[in-house]
Amino acid sequence: MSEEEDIVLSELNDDELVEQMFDDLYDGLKEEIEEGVNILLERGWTPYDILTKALVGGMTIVGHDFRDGILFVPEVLLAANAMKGGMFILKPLLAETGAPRVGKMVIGTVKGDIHDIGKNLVSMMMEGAGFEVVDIGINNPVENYLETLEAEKPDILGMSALLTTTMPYMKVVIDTLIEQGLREEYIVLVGGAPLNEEFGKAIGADAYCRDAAVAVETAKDFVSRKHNQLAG
Ligand code: B1M
Repeated sequence: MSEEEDIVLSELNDDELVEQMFDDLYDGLKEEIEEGVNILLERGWTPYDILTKALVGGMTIVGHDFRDGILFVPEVLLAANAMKGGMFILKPLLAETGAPRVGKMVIGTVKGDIHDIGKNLVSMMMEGAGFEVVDIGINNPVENYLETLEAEKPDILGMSALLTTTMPYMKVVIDTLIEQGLREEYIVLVGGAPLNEEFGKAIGADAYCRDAAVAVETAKDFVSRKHNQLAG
């Protein structure tokens, strides 16, 4: 135990530090994660690499042990909180690219689902790529999506679901858009760990996005096609 306390993060090399951050994320140690993020930034790591290699990498390990019944909800909540501490530092840096506004997206996690880390990451990366993002949070019934679409008039609707029990709700939202004659107004992108391309097609989304980087590329692609269509 005392050995653990003696670890000085700044004395570790990059690989050791990332390993230690995996352990700290696993143990829900928010301050240590924040310190690790700051050290990697000082060492010239890009915010994107810190996010994907240190934070998402650590959360993947947490996910495996959660699945296997080694970790439980309280521990995973602490890990999520530590991850958010790191993401909070990176957020302004990812958004700092000064890219011109390329489009607007409304995004939210669907009804019955409170997972928000992946959605937040997508929002951060989209903002970093020059999109304006309106994040409506978690546990959203169809009415929330409709109201925000009406008020914000975005190019894109993004939906996130992390549970096999909540992902069908994305179809409820898309079907409601169809019923109201609104489906063609928006590019609908969906994502979340249990989804796949086939599911995205089956529910009538424009595309399934495997991760935040794919979400950015897909969004750019669809928005530029939409603008070209409007121009032509
Ligand atoms: Co939950 N949980 N969880 N959980 N949780 C999973 C999803 C699970 C796979 C764990 C497991 O068993 N291995 C499992 C789901 C099983 C299933 O349905 N197939 C599960 C379960 C069962 C549950 C509960 C039911 C547990 C319980 O209570 N018994 C419960 C449900 C609560 C609810 O929502 N109603 C629950 C609760 C929780 C916590 C609250 C403790 C916590 C969430 C904290 C928070 O989000 N603030 C939590 C966590 C942290 C997880 C795991 C461990 C990690 C999720 C995460 O943040 N990943 C997760 C295991 C896993 O996914 N491996 C698990 C990191 C994140 C960066 O990745 O979210 O996949 P991800 O996002 C990616 C892509 O998917 C994509 O881009 C993101 C970035 O690259 N993406 C999008 C996501 N959304 C997108 C939207 C887009 C585009 C791309 O729109 C354009």
